[in-house]
Amino acid sequence: MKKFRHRLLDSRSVTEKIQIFTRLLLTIVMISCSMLANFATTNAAVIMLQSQNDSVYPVSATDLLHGIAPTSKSQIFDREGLNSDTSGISLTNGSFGPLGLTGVNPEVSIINNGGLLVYDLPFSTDIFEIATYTGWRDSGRSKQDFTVSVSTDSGLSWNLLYNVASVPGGMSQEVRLIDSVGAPLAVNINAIKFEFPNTQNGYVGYREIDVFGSPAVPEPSMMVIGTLFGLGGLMAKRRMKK
Ligand SMILES: [Ca+2]
Ligand SMILES: [Ca+2]
Repeated sequence: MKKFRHRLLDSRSVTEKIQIFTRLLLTIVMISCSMLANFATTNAAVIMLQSQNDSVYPVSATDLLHGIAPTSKSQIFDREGLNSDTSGISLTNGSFGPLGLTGVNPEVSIINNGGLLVYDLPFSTDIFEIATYTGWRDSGRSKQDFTVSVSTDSGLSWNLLYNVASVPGGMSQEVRLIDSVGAPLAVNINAIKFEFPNTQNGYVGYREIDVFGSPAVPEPSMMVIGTLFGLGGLMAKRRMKK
């Protein structure tokens, strides 16, 4: 089959070869446009799922942020002499910690109004889910309110992904962000930012931030460019052989 194709191409004039090549390029561009259109419409809607409880939530110790400290943070400090975690590392340690509050609370990060957390991801990632958890002694500081933004250029620019405004509930709360059709929430992401401009009653006890995803796959446009380069190289090689 390969030899037949080569003979077919060899038997044609340069003009015919150019016409064949042009038709091939047009076909590839049309297919890529179709793929891009599908790509653009797949992650149409971010859905927020939430639940309130008076219990410990299971959190992930294998998500993308596990063990990662924030590259930037602000307004995370102790309140009420609770001896909470002020480094932010408790948010990515794979543990919810005990229900409620005790004399010492290293599993609680108290995020105050104007709070900020920025994380660099270990590799360019297609993000499929973000889950966040709070826990307090009552329902007075467990309500989750924040914005999450994502970046493809290590934080030089940001795109708002979702504005979380949950409802108040029990001592603990879970918020999950997923896509309505199971597509990635965002692709090719290498940094993620959480901002807390207005928290419930001024500060809230956060327990964990889980981000789930997989290494980014090349976008269709990049695949097309790669294919065009490949075809161009092939044609050039064939001309040189003549
Ligand atoms: Ca985690
Ligand atoms: Ca934790």
